[in-house]
Amino acid sequence: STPRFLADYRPSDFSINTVDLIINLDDTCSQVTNELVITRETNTAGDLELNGEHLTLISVSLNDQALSAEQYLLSDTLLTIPAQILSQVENEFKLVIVTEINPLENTALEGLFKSGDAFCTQCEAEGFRRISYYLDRPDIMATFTTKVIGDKQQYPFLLSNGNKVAAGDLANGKHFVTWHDPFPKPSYLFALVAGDFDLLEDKFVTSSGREVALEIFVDKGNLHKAKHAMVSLQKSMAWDEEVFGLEYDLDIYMIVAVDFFNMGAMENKGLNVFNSKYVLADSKCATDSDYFNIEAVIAHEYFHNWTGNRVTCRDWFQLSLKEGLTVFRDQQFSGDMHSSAVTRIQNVRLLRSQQFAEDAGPMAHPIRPTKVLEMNNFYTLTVYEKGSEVIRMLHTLIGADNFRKGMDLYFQRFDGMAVTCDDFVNAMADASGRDLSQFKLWYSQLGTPSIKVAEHFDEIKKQYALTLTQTLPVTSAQKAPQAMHIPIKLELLSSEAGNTSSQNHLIELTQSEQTWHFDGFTEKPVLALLADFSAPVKVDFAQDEPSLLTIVNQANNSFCRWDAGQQLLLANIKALAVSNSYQLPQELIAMFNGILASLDNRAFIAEQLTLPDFDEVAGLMEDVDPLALTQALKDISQFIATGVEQQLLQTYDLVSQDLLAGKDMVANRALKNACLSYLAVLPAHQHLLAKQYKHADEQENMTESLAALNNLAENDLPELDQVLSHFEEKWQDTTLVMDKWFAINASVVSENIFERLQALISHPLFSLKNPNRARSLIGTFAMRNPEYFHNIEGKGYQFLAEQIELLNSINPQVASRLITPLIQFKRFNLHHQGLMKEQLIRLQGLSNLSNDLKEKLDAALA
Ligand code: BAL
Ligand code: ZN
Repeated sequence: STPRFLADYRPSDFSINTVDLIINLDDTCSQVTNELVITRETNTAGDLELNGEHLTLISVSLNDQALSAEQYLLSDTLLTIPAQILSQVENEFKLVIVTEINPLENTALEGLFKSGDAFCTQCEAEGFRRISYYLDRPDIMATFTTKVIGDKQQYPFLLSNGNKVAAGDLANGKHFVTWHDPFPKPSYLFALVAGDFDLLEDKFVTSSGREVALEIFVDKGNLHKAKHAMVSLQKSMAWDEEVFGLEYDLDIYMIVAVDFFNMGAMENKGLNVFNSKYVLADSKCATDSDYFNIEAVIAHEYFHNWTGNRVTCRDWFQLSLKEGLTVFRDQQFSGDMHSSAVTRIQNVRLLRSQQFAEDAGPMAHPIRPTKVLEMNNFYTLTVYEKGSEVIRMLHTLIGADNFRKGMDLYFQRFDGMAVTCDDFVNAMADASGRDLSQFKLWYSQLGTPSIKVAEHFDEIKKQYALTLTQTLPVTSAQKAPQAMHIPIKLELLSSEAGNTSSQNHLIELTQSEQTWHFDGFTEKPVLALLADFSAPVKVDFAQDEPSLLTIVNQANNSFCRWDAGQQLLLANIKALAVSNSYQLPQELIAMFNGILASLDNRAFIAEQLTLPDFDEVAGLMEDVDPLALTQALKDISQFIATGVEQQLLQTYDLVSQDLLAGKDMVANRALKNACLSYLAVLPAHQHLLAKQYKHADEQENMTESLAALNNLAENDLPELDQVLSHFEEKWQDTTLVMDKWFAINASVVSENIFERLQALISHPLFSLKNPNRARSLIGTFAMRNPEYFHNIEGKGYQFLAEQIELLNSINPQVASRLITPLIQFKRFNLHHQGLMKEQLIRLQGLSNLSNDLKEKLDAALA
């Protein structure tokens, strides 16, 4: 197939008014009867081209007249009803299409498939065409009625979107349920689930007093693990009413948790389908971050009901319209539910470590891409996370009140419609009275802007001058980037007679280079740039150590305090990675001493103690020697651990006491485990790991167990295999916990990792057909074990490529996600580049290469 371009968008000549589906479920031969009422929108309409893939066509009829095979055209991807045939009917006509599909052999998990014993669907982006022939594009919005038929005993629950309108028994032990969704929707929001589940029921009364039934369906025996998800859903519903005035619209909201799922979750109207990883939790088997993530994903999918479902995307190039905005909303929600400072830090870590790498790699694209071969490749950190940063910048520029007015105007204008990113920004511009035309460049330009800082203090005028220069990468797709509109929040710190004072400013960088003057200082202030990380940019500023330490100790903005510490660490890790004779400065130890001296905000301190990861540092360097970098990360850990050994030990003991007393559990565990990761590199304290594991195992606390295990694996300590066996035996029947077990195994930093990986691939519980399992083992190795992924002989690359080759035939979407670290080869030195390219070239030559992989391989090897 060939790529599609944003510039080629045309509205369809046809619209679909209603869809009446009858789906008769069967493992290998499900039959779909699809009755469409279609309107021809123009007299000059051409052929009606309906998308369809992996379908067996049984019959087509037009206004109840069967069409013969000569009256339509059929290809692997299209069913075409020629204009000449349609010229014989009125502008509104009825088409009935009967197809058969094989859910059991659908290992790509798009369309209708089996997840364990249950049937389920995934239609975003273009999966509905694997269920029936259709105008499978988001600007075609229709009213769906769905009758689901299945075996009553095997599938007591037959679910689809909207409200249940009929149900009954049928012959041969079958039954049916009919669902009607009153809200017109694009096909990507269609869903069907059939299975035998435990059902957790609750309710929510909306602000206008309507009662909504909340139902969460989980595998039998897991009912108690759905409680956290239910509470999270109720909190999300209340938050969206309070912050955005948005109320839920149907009488029922259903969530189904399944084990086989490509994505985290899916916001189908009234019937969310979730990866069980983002629903199931109890304190025995889930970590604190699992709890956090479940709440965030439940919120994200719920928030889509307005930002995505009520107002949807005109075309898939506009994906960030709903995803960037909905990520922004879920991040704000998480910040409100927990610490906004820590939430912000974690979002920025992900952005800097992973999204910046994507923006600098061969698949770099603007948040609104212009060219797509496989849409599934564009559910990216750029569209989601950078997309959210773009919304956040709007929020910063126009302020929270105007942002809310803009949201209100957006819904007033576009409810029930399929619209563009420009439509959204225009609503914000009109509501705030601001000119956002230059701001729109964030949607069309790719790459991470770099901001160079120059400062000058005029001793006579007592005036501080700040000059910022912005640059964007020049690529073959972006030859002459234009200056962007960048909101920069900053703090200027000064101390006089021992008293610190600070000025806060929001400045708007709109030109390539701009200078601002600030008065009111007696001496040169210290600049803390990018308060709250006000823009997704890299800062090119070699700020000296004393200034960074001043910010760590004195800035009001907590993000700046954290970031200055990270900048100091980054500079030192880079220096070590380039020269192994580099001497780390004692000031680092002083900084850590300072951080550990007060234990006020423990979750924040845990973030301050945590080093930047391999990818974040690599993104700031050129011709990276990956093995020198992993060594540098080990060396700095060792240096810090040795330098503040006693303080770490005291803190570890103190928070352990507080945990026993039941105080502030999540924050104390975060700090305890941050300390543990340093103590774990000191032989004198390594006994703490097995001890913590044993204690946590008795207390049945997964956060503490897993931290101990991770550190045993990272330091390849003698107790590791015994503890891993114990863990395996205990959890062998708990799927999500076994995913953690596979992940820890894949992260073992040891020479024998390749034998270990081979053994794991043959483990009875391993299967490439289960995306969570594949990601746990292969993804963790490739993304979280840089020392052995970048093995000097290329064994790590070879292992990954072999698994990707297998996955290419099983599940192209998962294969395509996992190839990320290989296509980013240009950041490394020539030796590693050569070995990585060798594997990519081999994969490119596969005879049955999926579009998903082809698009990435062609871009990487271009
Ligand atoms: N729409 C795909 C899953 C999500 O972003 O919620
Ligand atoms: Zn989403």
